[in-house]
Parts: sequence; C-alpha cells; structure tokens
Amino acid sequence: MYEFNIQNMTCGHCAGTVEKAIRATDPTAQAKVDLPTRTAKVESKLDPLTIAAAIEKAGYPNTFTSL
Ligand SMILES: [Cu+2]
Repeated sequence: MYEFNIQNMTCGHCAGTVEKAIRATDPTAQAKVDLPTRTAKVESKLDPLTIAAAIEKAGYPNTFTSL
C-alpha cells in the first residue's frame, strides 16, 4: 500500500479525476482518495511510479510513500 500526496486536489471533481486516473491504470487497484488531506491510499500490484505518473498526467503532481 502506498500513500500519494497529491497537489492541487482541491475539490470533489479533482478527487474523482484522480480516482479515475488510478482505476484507468489499474482496474483492480484499491484506491481511497481523501480530499481534506489531499492524499490517496492505493493498493496495487503496479509499480507506484506508474500510478504516480498517471495521476500527474491527469494534472496532479504528487509524491508517494510506502505504508
Ligand atoms: Cu477540483
């Protein structure tokens, strides 16, 4: 499980866009996007760098840490 800190995720629309980007990259991913803390907890078999790149491509620069 990885926690992504996502810049610019300021409203529900943003959170939805981030969640869609994650699911489009890995349909089997478990993703919990939390707007107030601008984070997403993601359980995925993919390399977290791949997830991070997809979130960034959707317009949200981010960093991640392993949980
Ligand atoms: Cu927004």
